[in-house]
Amino acid sequence: MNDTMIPALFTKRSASRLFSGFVFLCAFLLADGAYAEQRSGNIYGLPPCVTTSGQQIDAIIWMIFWLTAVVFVITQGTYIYYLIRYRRRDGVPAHYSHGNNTLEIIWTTAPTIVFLALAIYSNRLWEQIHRPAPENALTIDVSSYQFGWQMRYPGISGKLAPMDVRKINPQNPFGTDPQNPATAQDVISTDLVIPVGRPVHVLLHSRDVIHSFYVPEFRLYQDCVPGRTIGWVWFQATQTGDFQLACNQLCGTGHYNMKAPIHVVSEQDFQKWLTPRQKQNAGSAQAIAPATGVTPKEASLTAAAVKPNL
Ligand SMILES: [Cu+2]
Repeated sequence: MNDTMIPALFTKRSASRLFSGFVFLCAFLLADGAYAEQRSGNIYGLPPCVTTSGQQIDAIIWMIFWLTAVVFVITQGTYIYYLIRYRRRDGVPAHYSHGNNTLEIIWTTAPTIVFLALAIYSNRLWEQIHRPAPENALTIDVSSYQFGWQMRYPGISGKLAPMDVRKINPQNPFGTDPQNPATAQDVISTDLVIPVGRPVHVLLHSRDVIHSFYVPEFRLYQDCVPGRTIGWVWFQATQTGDFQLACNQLCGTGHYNMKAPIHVVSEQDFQKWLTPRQKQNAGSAQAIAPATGVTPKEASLTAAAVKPNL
């Protein structure tokens, strides 16, 4: 290989790298359109955050982002400066450096300290977010299946009918005891309706394979595992609005369509939604005027009556 060949080879390699980079960028931009739901506003930033714990998650995301950004600018800036300042030039002999132990120690120790600090800080934050749900939390049983979601709310008694994951089967999707009167009182919904400003404790279940409870605006992402009750997830919404619960674990052919609407409403609207359904399931259907807006189909969606879409 002589001197005249080197620039030619370099150009060819650069061109091929540039081309693969371009192909990758195109693929990324195309894939970008494949979100479960069209996002509005700035699609490159974080979606709005509407939970109290989400704000803590955002704080650590931004801290890591800016830390990384500063390190990126410093290292790449130094790299580019050295590339230009010490480029090959006629008459300037190459200098051989064997390294610098002091520098090696500094740039190994500094990131180690930063990473350890981040690990300790994020672990403490995780502990804080996953502490037991407050006493006044509303408990909702969230049941996932191929390919949908069903929510079970406490009936008129204010308590969910007890369930056992070992009893979950196509005839008994929630694993409740059909003999227990509380079972028929449970309110079943295909939408996740929650009151704003009140802690919500979700008990995550799966009837078949691993699914995932994913709500970007809540900064929540937790797997639902068959045969287990995942009981450490709770959150408190800070504003009302409509969101989407999407499965974030590739769970089969219908995975792309496994979603459920989330409505964060005022406490008053929440009671207006839940109470008539509780009354209806409690067997006092005559006490409910047609004005409550409960359709017979919704009212019949009790735990015992639900036919799973398996
Ligand atoms: Cu799924």
